[in-house]
Amino acid sequence: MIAVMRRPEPQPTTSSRIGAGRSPSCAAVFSALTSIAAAFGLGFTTGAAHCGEPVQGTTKQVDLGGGVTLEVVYIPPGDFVMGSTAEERAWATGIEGGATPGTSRETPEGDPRPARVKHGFWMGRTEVSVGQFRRFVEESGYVSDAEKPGGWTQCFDPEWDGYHLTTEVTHPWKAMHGKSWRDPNWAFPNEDVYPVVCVSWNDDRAFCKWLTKRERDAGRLPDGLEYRLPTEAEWEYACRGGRPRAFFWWGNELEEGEGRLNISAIDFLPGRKKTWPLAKAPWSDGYSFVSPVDHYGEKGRNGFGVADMCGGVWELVLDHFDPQGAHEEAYFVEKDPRPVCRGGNYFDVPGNARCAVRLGIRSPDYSDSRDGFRICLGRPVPGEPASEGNTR
Ligand SMILES: [Ca+2]
Repeated sequence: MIAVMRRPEPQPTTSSRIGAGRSPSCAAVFSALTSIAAAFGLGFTTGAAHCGEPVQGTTKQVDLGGGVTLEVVYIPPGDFVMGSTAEERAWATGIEGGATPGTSRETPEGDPRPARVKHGFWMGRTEVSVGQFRRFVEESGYVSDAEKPGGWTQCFDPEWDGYHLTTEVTHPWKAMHGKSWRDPNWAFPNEDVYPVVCVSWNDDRAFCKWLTKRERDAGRLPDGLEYRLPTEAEWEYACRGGRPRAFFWWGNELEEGEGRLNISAIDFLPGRKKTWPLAKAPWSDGYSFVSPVDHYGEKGRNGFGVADMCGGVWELVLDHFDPQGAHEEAYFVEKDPRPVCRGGNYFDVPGNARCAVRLGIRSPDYSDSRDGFRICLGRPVPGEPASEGNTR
């Protein structure tokens, strides 16, 4: 962890220190909790400084069975600043940011405003991987939206020969039948270490529901918590990593992103001598498509210790898209819901890999080889729509 310079804060009075968690009795309670956690195989790797609450950065290995695990990291409640400044949006739509001037993509970010995540939660260290999703499917028999009769997913077209901006803009992604999370139409094997893609919002939530039931049945689910998608506010708070508001979690400088994230950089497409035409990151990140989750190690993890929040694959969150901006509390609509995705992807220009970027996807059953997800372990979210077979 990088030490952060703070302004001196007023010393609290003795009474306000009650519950601050340094008394012997609290330590004894924590010691007992740690023993209980160890007995249940929860695998805490650091201690807790506050009674009843893990310290920031505490990790837990969730056993998915079959030798597959999923790591979550504790993020305490806190305040942050949501949104982006006009200056930031101007950069994102400029040459360096790589967006097309005049587009409305940045409008839904909204101006900076204070927001609060009221309850701590455990965030997936990484995007859910192919291996983790495969484990879910093997145990549950789940059929993803793209694999259902008539289903399709959006994948890269290997015949694509570039944008022809003066005649016709032909997009490299096309709707395809017969493709899915098992085969996203890469020109290379879909390894277990890659983030899973071509999964819909429905599929992502089914994974969470399976994991919640699995952990509850095993007696390992902490009281009052469930596995689910993070809310949009939880995602942005987690993405910013406890730092002051900036373009990226490390600051405002794109150049400091080298070695930290996978975006559209100068990497050759598989089997071809060309790079993405919008390769605005002036370095090679090693991959023209997906990279293994947490590929960049410590340098790719933010102040909360979570990896690939910017870049990698877009991450679908729990909220439905509100074109007016993200909400502090989860936001849902009944008519034509469009789940929100955050964080940009391996194909995206730098302007799209900022902490504040948000898009609404087409529908809850839509999937794409640029979109994946990350889970969290947190309190149930009021108003969350029931999913198919969801008895909650
Ligand atoms: Ca990501």
